[in-house]
Amino acid sequence: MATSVGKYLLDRLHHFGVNHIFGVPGDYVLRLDKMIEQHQIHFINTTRESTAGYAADAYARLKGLGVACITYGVGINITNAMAQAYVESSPLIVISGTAGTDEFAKCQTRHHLINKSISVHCDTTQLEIFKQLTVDQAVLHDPETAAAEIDRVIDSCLFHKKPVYIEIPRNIVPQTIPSHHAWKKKEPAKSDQESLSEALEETRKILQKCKRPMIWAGHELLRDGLSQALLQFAEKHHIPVVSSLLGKTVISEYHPLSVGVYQGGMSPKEVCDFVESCDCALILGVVLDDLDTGIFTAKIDQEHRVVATSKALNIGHHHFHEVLLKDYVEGLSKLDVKTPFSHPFPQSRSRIPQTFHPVVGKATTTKRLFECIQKYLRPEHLIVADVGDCLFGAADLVLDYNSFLACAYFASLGFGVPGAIGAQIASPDRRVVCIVGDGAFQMTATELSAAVRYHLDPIVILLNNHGYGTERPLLEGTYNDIQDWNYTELPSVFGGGYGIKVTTEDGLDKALSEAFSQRGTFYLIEVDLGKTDFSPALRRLGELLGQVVNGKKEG
Ligand SMILES: Cc1ncc(C[n+]2csc(CCOP(=O)(O)OP(=O)(O)O)c2C)c(N)n1
Ligand SMILES: [Mg+2]
Repeated sequence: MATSVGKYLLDRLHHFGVNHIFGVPGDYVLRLDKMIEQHQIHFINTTRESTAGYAADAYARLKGLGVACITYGVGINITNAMAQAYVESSPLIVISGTAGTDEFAKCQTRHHLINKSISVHCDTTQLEIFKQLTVDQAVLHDPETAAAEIDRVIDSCLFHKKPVYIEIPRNIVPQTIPSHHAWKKKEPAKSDQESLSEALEETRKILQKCKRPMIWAGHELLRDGLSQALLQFAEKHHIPVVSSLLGKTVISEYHPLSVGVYQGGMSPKEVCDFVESCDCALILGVVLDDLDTGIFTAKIDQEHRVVATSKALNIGHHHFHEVLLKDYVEGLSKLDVKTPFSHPFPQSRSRIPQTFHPVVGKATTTKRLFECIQKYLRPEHLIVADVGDCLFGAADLVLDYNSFLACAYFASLGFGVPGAIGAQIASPDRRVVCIVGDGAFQMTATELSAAVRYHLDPIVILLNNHGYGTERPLLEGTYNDIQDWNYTELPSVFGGGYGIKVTTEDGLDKALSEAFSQRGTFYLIEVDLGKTDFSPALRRLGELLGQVVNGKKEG
């Protein structure tokens, strides 16, 4: 059956599990938006393009593919979300409409076009910018080749788990693609079998020699769906697992082998002591960035060290070529090492605080806030944390498998609220709990409007410490103060939801109890905190980063 370029694109996306596309319309993309309206895929309006990108990123992390759709030029504020998805490996597709190739041939001077660089078909400036933030791109200026281009770009996105870009001139959207194009399932990439066997054998020998191994697992295992293989390997040999912050909940933190999040000197002392006492580290799918290594304070024995990522596999001083992370981890799950290990380690579940009993009338603190949140968490809850003390506090929560989303590496403020929207749309059976600071909230709070419009019920816990708290211990100044809003008035602005302001422990407990027991509407709970009330983890980070900011230490 003949199909159009636009319809072919939507059908392929739907085939890969995309049921929602997030975006903002504009004249260059309206024809495609109309097609989405007539398709099984739902269009979710956001208040700007960067939040469409954040929502689609959260959706992608949970469903394996997320899509944002923008109009040309003015939608370019989506770059922040694309950069985040790029560095944190989220399979995000950005689609942009643009001026028709016929229009462009007549006159290039048109609204929204930038024309810093051009081809005969279109303005290529946006393509050039987005090339820096994507692993593959296609401009669909020819219906003859459009279907093959769409197939290639979607495959790249799924393989690399990183953003790709598709641009459609508006006159091409309804044009018919040739009937001879047939979509073919792509052959999955394969590892070099000899390299893979050697790598596994070398790993086996290392494990055979050591007494106290540990696994440091990261977000790439989540993206590749390798949690089960990881667990099989860890359980078979009784090897404890720490995760990176970005990979938090790669296995359930209630699992007896889970030690919790390790971030060098920023981790709880018992986690740090355990990791640094190990004689072998299997570092799987972790990006060893400054935050995940606690400003490079992580101390891992070099000799007995495996570092496997989507880019490379290094075992000790050996580098193995053409071994895919997926094949290596699946190989580990079948590995036979003679002795199960029996070294002691601290379990993350042992750090669940005693049930929170509020002290009536006592002012809330960040530490007590997280103890109170923990009391209400159940496996169906999904935490979406923004950047700031909300992230450091959330790192210490004990959570179930795949229950945590945060931009813990790119660390761009504003992911929280739109991320919560995307997460709940991707996982309608789960209740989303968004934890966000006042500074980050002010950046993207408008997305609460989507919660009302699409009948979503996230619980938004707003840590109001009256400014950019994370920056205060680094270098204090008036630039760290922000305008205090009447946050709890916002539900009346958006036309739905409840706002509650809490100042005391008993007020906090009552508000969370109500929010967690009521479904069907969003809750915005503003927790009034002291200006310099930091979590213990933020204090430790502040000390480390402050030395860098003030030039006393290299970053
Ligand atoms: C988009 C963006 N701009 C600036 C920063 C730098 N920054 C890091 S933390 C922070 C303060 C965040 O304030 P808030 O959201 O209130 O959280 P708090 O630190 O107070 O817990 C800032 C401005 C950033 N990470 N992202
Ligand atoms: Mg703040």
